Amino acid sequence: MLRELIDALGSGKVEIIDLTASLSELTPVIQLPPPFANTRKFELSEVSRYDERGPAWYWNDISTGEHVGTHFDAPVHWITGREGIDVSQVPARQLIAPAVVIDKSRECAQNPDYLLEIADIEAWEKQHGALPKGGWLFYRTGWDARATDQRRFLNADETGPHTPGISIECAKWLAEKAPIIGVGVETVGTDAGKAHSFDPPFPCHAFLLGAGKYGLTQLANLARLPATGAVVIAGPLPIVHGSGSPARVLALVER
Ligand code: 23J
Ligand code: MN
Repeated sequence: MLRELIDALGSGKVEIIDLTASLSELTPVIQLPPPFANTRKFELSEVSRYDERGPAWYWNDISTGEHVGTHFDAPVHWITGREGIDVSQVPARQLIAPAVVIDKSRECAQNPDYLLEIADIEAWEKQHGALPKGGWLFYRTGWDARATDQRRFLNADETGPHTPGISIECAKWLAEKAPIIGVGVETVGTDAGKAHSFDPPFPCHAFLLGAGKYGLTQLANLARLPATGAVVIAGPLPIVHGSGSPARVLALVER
């Protein structure tokens, strides 16, 4: 079995697609409105660089929010999942899983507040089959094209941020009815920019994390994945008591 995977990797017939955004001080960070506290951006602080502080070595300290860049949301991130697991407790078995992609980039180009509905998923299932048991639903919105520019990525005006997301009913359905382990998105959070005003607020976080499921945020290169058939490795750091973590996310695709 694994022999076949080793052969396939060696044959060039398995493409490895990096779904991770680069991590720097320019990586966009979610901005919550007052009175809420905000998380910090990713930053490097130099310890030494082949100098008197360390003549033969270069290294940095890092400072970052858990929820910066391409990152993993653990159940305990949300109050509905407060009795759930932290990011260090996610079973390794779940860090390698199948993923499917639903593409709503055309709809989102027309309407930045587009919300994925149950009917969209039912239509997708008619064409591609059932959602994967123990796998990810990745939601393509085209938002990764904006990820190099925090202003365009957050897309806020005087009424708040306008980024695509998932409807309340659909989030509840994905949490309670779908066989998936979680949802992955290209935007700064799994919820829509407007989701602070939904009931419940941030329904994707509330329902999915409350159901012990996971989130993956700010994915890149979803356009390069097939609708079905990819295997995804999502590697958050095992931060003890962590609510989430920046993650390297890689997809294996047969060519
Ligand atoms: C805290 C509050 C609201 C949101 C978020 C975090 C995230 O999107 C996140 O990264 O989990 S919407
Ligand atoms: Mn998060």
